[in-house]
Amino acid sequence: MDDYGSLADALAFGPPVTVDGPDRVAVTEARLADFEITTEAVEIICATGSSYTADWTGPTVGSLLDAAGVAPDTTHLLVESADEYAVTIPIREALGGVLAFLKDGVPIGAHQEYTNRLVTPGTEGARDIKGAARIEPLTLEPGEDPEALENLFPEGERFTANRVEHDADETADRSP
Ligand SMILES: Nc1nc2c(c(=O)[nH]1)N[C@H]1C(S)=C(S)[C@@H](COP(=O)(O)O)O[C@H]1N2
Ligand SMILES: [Mo]
Repeated sequence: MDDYGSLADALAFGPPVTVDGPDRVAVTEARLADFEITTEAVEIICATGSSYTADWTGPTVGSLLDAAGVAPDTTHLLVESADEYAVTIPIREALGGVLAFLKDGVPIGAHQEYTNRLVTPGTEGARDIKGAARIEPLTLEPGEDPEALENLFPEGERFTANRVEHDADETADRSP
């Protein structure tokens, strides 16, 4: 991106996302230049069958992990949200992802109570987590189940669907 204007605003507005690692990173406006900023078209596909594609802009997951000095034997990322939703994403998939602060060029926080979204091409919508607060690299053994670390059904208010036609499904069955 040539113009970091609205991305810088969005970063400044949101609570920082922390990326754990030897050089723990807090994603803030001041650190914007340390990351590779990109825009990816990613489709959000819900288990209920509805889907849509948007352009998502923010630091690449790869540049965040590099800045945090994350170990090369990392197998998954555990990503936790402010609504206590939590997902694990295999590292190979996650590396194609973006910690987006803009959706179709507009700060996500302008229309939602959260300001970012970690979107990954090829991942089911349930793992395109809204309002990421912490990203923790994991090195799991072959027998360990990454899904056992997830929380797709937190108690209380969730950051559920943005779209009207989606909302009824999500509220009815709380489908991940
Ligand atoms: N933090 C958080 N992220 C979340 C959810 C949630 O409840 N909390 N729901 C997930 C599910 S099941 C889907 S299908 C998508 C819906 O995204 P949309 O509202 O953009 O359609 O967000 C995902 N990300
Ligand atoms: Mo979903």
